[in-house]
Amino acid sequence: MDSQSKSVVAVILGGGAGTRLHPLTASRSKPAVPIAGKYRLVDIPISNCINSGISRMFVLTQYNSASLNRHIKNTYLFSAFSTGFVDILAAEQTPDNPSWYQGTADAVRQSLRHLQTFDFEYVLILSGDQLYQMDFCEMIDHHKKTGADISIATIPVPAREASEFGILKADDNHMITSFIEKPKQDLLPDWISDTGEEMKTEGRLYLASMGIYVFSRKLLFELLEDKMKDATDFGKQILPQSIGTYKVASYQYEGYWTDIGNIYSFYEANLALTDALPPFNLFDNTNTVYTRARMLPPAKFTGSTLEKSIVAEGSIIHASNIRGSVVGIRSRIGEETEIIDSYLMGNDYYETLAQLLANEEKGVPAVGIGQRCHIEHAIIDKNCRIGNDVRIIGGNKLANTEHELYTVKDEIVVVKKNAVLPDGFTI
Ligand code: ADQ
Ligand code: ADP
Repeated sequence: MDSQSKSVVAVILGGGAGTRLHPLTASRSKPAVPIAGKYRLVDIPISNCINSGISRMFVLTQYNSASLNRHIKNTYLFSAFSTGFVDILAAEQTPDNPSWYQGTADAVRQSLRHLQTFDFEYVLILSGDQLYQMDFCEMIDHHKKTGADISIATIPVPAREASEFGILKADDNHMITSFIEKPKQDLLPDWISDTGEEMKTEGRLYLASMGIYVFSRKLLFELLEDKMKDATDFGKQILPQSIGTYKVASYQYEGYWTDIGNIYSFYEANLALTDALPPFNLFDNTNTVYTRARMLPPAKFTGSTLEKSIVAEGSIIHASNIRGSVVGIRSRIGEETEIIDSYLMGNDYYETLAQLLANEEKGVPAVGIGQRCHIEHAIIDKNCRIGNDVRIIGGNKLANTEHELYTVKDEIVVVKKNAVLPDGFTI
C-alpha cells in the first residue's frame, strides 16, 4: 500500500430503505443484491477501493441482513499483515439517537464515532449502487493538487438524464461555482457546462455529480458535528451549502459509470454485460472484481444453443435456447426451455436426490426452472422453483403489478426470491 491510500478511509453508502429496488430488497439489504450472476452490489465499490490500494472500508446500511454479513465475512479476509477491513455499520439505536439514518449525511454522521479512532486524512464517500471501474488515487491526487476541501467526481450527461442527478458548474480551475440537486427540465438551459469537444458532440452538456466525494477529515467532522449538524443529505444540503464557503473541486471522469438504483437500470446494467465489448469489463487482468470464492464446479450443458449470454459456474443447463441473458450460479434449467433477455440470479444450494424425489411426490417443482418454459424480459431472484410449461413474458406494455409471487415494474417481470411457480403458470 502506498502512503497515499494509507491516508484514506472509504465509507460506502449501502442504501436507504431500498424501495426503488423492491422486491429484490424485500429480504436482504441493498448491498447484498446479487449482480452479474455471481457478485453482489457491494463488491463493486469494495473492488474499486482494493484496486486503488484503499483497504479500510465501512459499509453503511439501513438494516443489517444475514446475507450481507455472511458475504462480507467470507469474502474480504485481509491477512494478519494488513490493516485492511470491511466493516458493516447498520443503523443502530443509541441512547442519544433513537432513529434510523435520516439520509446520506446523517448516515455518515452516525458513523463518525467509529471512524474517529483511525488514522487518516481523507474520507472517500461512495454510493453502493453504481457500476463503474475507477482509480480513486487519481481523484485524491486531484483533490490534493487543487487544494480542495471537498471534491466531487463528475461526469458529463445529456439533458434527458440531467434531472436525475446533482448538476453543477465549475470554473477553469475545476472549482465548483454552483450546484443544484436534481433540477427540473425547464431549469436546464442555465446549467450547461463546457464539458469538452468530444462530450459536446455526444450531447453530454451537463456536469453531473456521481455521488462520489472526497472530504478532508477535519472539515467532514466540523460540518457534520457542528456547522451543518442538522443537515441530513449531501446532495440536498451539505454540498450546495458548502459552495462559496469552501473549496469544492470537480473531478471530471469520462469512463463508463452507471447508477443502478432502480429495477430498470439494474436490469439494463446486468444485460449489458452480455455485449461483445461490454463497457463494464469483467474480463480484466488488473481491475479484478472481487467476490466470494465459492469453489463451484464448471457449468454443464446438454443440447443448448447459447447466444450473447453469460453463464455462471455450478450451473446445469438443458435449456434449448439462451439468448441475451445472464444466468447466475448453480442455475438449473430443464429441457426445451427458452430464456430470452433475462437475468436469472441462480441458487444458493443444490437439492439432494432425496429432496428432489420427495418434492416431486408432493408436486413441488425443483429449485431452478423446469421443462418447456419460456422466460423473456424478466429477473428471476434466487432459489425460485419454477415448474414445467411456465410462461413469463415481460415487455409489451405490461402494466405495473404487485403479486404475491412477482412484481412487474417498467415492463420487467421480477419473480421474488424463493417463489414457487406451479406447472403451467403464466405471467
Ligand atoms: P441519489 O442516488 O438519488 O443521488 P441518495 O438517494 O441520497 O441519492 O443515495 C446516494 C447513495 O446513498 C445511494 O447509494 C443510496 O443507496 C445510499 N443511501 C441513501 N440513503 C441512505 C441511508 N439512509 N443510509 C445509507 N445509505 C443511504 C445522489 C446525489 C446526486 C448524484 C447521484 C449520483 O445526491 O447529487 O448525482 O447520487 O448517483
Ligand atoms: P441471498 O443471496 O439471497 O442474499 P443468502 O446469502 O441468505 O441469500 O443465502 C446464501 C447461503 O445460504 C448459501 O451459501 C447457502 O449455503 C445457504 N442456503 C440458503 N438457503 C438454503 C437452503 N434452503 N438449503 C441449504 N442452504 C441454503
